Amino acid sequence: MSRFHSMIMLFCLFISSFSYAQTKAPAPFGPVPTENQMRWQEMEYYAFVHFSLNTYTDQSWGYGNEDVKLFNPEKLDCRQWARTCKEAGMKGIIITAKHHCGFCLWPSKYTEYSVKNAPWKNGKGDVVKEMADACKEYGLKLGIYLSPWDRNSTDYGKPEYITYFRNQLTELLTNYGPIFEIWFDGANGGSGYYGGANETRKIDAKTYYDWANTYKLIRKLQPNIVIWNDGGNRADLRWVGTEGGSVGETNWSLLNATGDVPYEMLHYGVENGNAWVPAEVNTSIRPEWFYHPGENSRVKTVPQLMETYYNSIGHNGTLLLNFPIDTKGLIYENDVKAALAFADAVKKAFAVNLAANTKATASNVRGNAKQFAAAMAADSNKNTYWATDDNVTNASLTIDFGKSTKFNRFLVQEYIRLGQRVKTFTVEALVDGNWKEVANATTIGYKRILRFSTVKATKVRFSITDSKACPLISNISIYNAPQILASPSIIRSQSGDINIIPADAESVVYYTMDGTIPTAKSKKYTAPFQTEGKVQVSAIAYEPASGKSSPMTHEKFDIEKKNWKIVGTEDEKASAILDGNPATAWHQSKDKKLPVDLIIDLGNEENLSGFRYLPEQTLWNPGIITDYQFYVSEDNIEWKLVSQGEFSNIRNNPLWQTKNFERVKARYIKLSALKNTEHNDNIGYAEIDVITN
Ligand code: FUL
Repeated sequence: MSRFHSMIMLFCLFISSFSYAQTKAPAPFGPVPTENQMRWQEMEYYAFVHFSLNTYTDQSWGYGNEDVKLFNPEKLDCRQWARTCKEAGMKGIIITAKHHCGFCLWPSKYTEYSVKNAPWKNGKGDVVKEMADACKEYGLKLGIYLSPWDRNSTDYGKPEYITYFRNQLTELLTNYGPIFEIWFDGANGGSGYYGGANETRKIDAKTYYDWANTYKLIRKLQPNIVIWNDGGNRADLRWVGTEGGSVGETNWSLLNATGDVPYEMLHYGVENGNAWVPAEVNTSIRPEWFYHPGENSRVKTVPQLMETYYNSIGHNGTLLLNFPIDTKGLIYENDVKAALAFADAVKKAFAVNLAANTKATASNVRGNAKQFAAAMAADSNKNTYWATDDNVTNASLTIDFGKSTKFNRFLVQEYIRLGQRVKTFTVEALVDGNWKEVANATTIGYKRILRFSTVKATKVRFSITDSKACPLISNISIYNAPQILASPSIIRSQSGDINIIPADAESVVYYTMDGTIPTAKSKKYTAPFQTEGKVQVSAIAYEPASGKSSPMTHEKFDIEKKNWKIVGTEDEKASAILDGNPATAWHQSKDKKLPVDLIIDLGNEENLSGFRYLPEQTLWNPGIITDYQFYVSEDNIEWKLVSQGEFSNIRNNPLWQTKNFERVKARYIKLSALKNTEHNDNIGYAEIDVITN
C-alpha cells in the first residue's frame, strides 16, 4: 500500500470514529427499570401454585382453625409440578408458603401450625424445600407467596405479629436459595380464628406492617429479588386490578411513588408516573386459586388461555398462571394437558418470524448511524435498537418482505432500559400498491402484540404517531398465527330459551343435550329454543372451511325461572337478576341500608339444597356481597335461616358463588346482604339461582 493510500485510510478511520462519537446514545427518559425488574420482565411467563389446608376443605380462604391433620398428600411430587412448568415454557414457580389461614408449608420454628404437625411424612416434610430442589433440578426460579394476613395467629393485629411475620420471612429468604419474587397478598384483616379468639381484627394495611423496614430486610437477604405488593404499598411490581387475566391495552409501566392507586391506575399504569412499577397479570388456569374437585371440567381451554396470553404478555405485562395442587399433591391431569396444549399453541403462533432477514428502512435514523439503523429492530438482538434523532417523536419503519406474504400478528418491543416512550402507533400493509391500516394501538413497553385479520402484503409500515421522547425500538417481529376457534357461550333466559352464541360469526354451532360430546354430526344450532326443567347443553363451534372445532362448552341449568318473581320492587330492571345473562346486573335502591334483602318467589314449592350468586361482572359499579345470610320460607312470613357465611375472595375474583345446605322445601328465598366489598350499602346482583334435588 502506498503512503498516500495509508494516509487516506487513516483519515477515513478518523472521520468514521468521529461521526460514531458524534452519535451519542439517547439519554434515559423518565423512570427506568432496575436490573432486577429487567431480569423479571424478561422471564415473561411463570407459575403460581396454590396448596394449603384449603386443598382439603374445598375452601377458597381458610379461617385459621382447620385441623393440620388434614394435610396428608399421598403422592406429593414437586418434581411433577416443576416438570409441567418447564415443559409449559415457564421460567419459575411461586409457591403459597403460607396462605391466609396461616398454615405453613415449611416447618417454621415460630408456629405449631405447619407441616411439622401434619401426618404427611410424619411431620418431617418440608414442601418449600422439595419445591426449591425441584426448581433447581429443572432450571426454574423459585418465588414465595407469604400472606401478611394470618387468620390463625393469636398475635395478628398486634405489634408482636410483625416480629413473627419477619421471622418467617427470614426463614424463607435464608434457607431455600435464591428467591426471584416475593408476593404479599392484598387481603388483610377481617374475621378469623386468631388462636381461639374467633373475632374480627382490623388493621391499617399501609402502616401496620411497616413495609419500609420489611422491604429493607428482604433486600438485605435477597438482593436480586423483586417485591410484589398491592397498590397502596408500592414495591417493584404492581397488580393489574383484576384476577381475570388481563392488563389494559394502554399499559404504562409507571405509577407515582406515593398516593392512592385506584383500579384505573393499576390496570393502565400512569402515563407520567414517577416510579417504574410494571404490571404482573395473575390468573388461575381454573376459575379458583385452590383445588376444587367440582372444577375439574372447568380448566381453561386453549383459546381462553391464548386470549390471556395476548392480554398479558401481549400488553406489556408478565403472566403468572396458577395451578391449584390437587388433594394427592399433584397438578391435576386436565390442568397439565391444558398447560401443554397452550404452550404448543404459543409455539405455533410464533413459529416463524416473517420479519427476520428482511430489509428494514426508517424515516429517520439517529445521526444516520449504523448502530441505530432500522435493521437493529429486526436483528433478533435485544440489546440493539432502532433510534431516531432526539427531537423526533413520530417516525416510521418499513419492512420489505420482497414478496407477497400473509400475516396476522405484529410484535414490537421498546428498549425499556432507557424508559417507556411510545404513546401511539399504527401498522399498515402494502396491499396491491396501496397502504392499508391493519391495526393501531397506544403503548408498547417491553412487548406489545397486535392481532388482526390475515392480510397479504409485500411491505409493512410501522408508524409511531406520538412518543414522549425519541422512540427506541429493539424488536419487530411479524407472524402468521394459525386460527384458533373459541368455544361458544350458552345462556338460558328466564322464559327457558337456550341461546348459544359463537365467538365469531363464521363458525357453525352444533350441540347435544344428552351429555354426549357434540360433533359436526350433532344437531345444528340455528335459533334460540325453548326448554323446561333441569337441562344440560354441550356445544362446539365448527368452521366448515378448515374442519376445525372449538373446545366444548358445557352448561347445566337447574329448574326454569319462568314463574319466578322478585318481591318488593316495582323496578322492571330487576329482571336482570333472572335473565340468565351474566353481563346484566341490578342494584338495590341507593337509600337502602345494610342488611339489604332480596326476596324471590319461585312460584312453586321446590326441594332446595343450595343457592348460587353471581356478582356484577363489570368493574365500575360492583356492590359485591361478601357476608350473607340465606333464608327460605313457605309463605313469605316465617323465615328459616339455612346458610350463612362469607364469599371468600369475591372482590378480586367475582365468580359464581355456590352454597349448599340441607335439603328443605320452600317457595320463597331471601338473600340477606350483611356486608359488601366497598364497606358501604351498595348491593348488586348479576344472577341468582337455586340448586334443587
Ligand atoms: C388473592 C387471594 O385472596 C387469593 O386467595 C389468591 O391467593 C390470589 C392469588 O390472591 O387476593
